[in-house]
Amino acid sequence: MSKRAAVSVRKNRVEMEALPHQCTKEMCEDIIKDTDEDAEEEFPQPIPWQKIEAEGLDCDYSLLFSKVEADRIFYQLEDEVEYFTGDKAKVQVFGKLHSVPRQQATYGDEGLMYSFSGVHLLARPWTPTLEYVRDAVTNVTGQTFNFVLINRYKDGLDHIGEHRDDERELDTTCPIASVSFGAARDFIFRHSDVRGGQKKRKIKPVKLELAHGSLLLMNPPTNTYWYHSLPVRKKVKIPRINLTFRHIVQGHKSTIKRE
Ligand SMILES: O=C(O)CCC(=O)C(=O)O
Repeated sequence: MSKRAAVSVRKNRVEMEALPHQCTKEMCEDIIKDTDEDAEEEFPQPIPWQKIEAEGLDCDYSLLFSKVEADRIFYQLEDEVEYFTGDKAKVQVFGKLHSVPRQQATYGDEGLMYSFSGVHLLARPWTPTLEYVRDAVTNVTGQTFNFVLINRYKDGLDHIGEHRDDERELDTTCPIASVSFGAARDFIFRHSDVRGGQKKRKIKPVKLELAHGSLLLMNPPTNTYWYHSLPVRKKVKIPRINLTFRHIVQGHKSTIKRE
């Protein structure tokens, strides 16, 4: 993987200031003004990656955006992203529709469809901010992406249950690039062999905290062996937006646009 970097990152882990649930441009500009005194530091190229490895798990983690830039992207996403409503905001479990405990949206190249848990989500056209983040990820990884799934968590009660990103339309040779903005949240990997009644082996979970402006690359074969989740964290009172950039295989039958 080529790790060319064209972006600046701050040296220390960045924490987001308290943002209200809906951060308008003006509110976020005020927050940004307050943080202007924090001089941005440039890392020597390439950006520093942290390798996270376990049996069958291969991830790279880095701070991709400075706090100032991550704040700006956060409020632009708040302005631009349209989340699904109605049945598109639900998943099917044992044939019944359930609301998801977060908001979701999908963007990408024309006609791409992503299907999971009984829902079929058609990609909306890329917005300027999503293209900007996608290109920043491509710049530091050398990987190209044609689709992004967006999850918005209004606070620590919103969450995502344990799952693998193993849908058939995903290109399994391409890493999934997860970029986070807003509240820092715990992210937990669990090996498939320790799940369920059988608990075949003892393998420790891998726990990370995904910071504001961070990039987590989940490289193959991570998604074959490890499930991941973003658990409830009641103390978290501010929102978070997560973008998972993916590569969908064009022409796969589930990517065909359906009415
Ligand atoms: O919000 C996150 O960090 C996790 C999102 C996720 O698990 C997914 O998009 O599959």
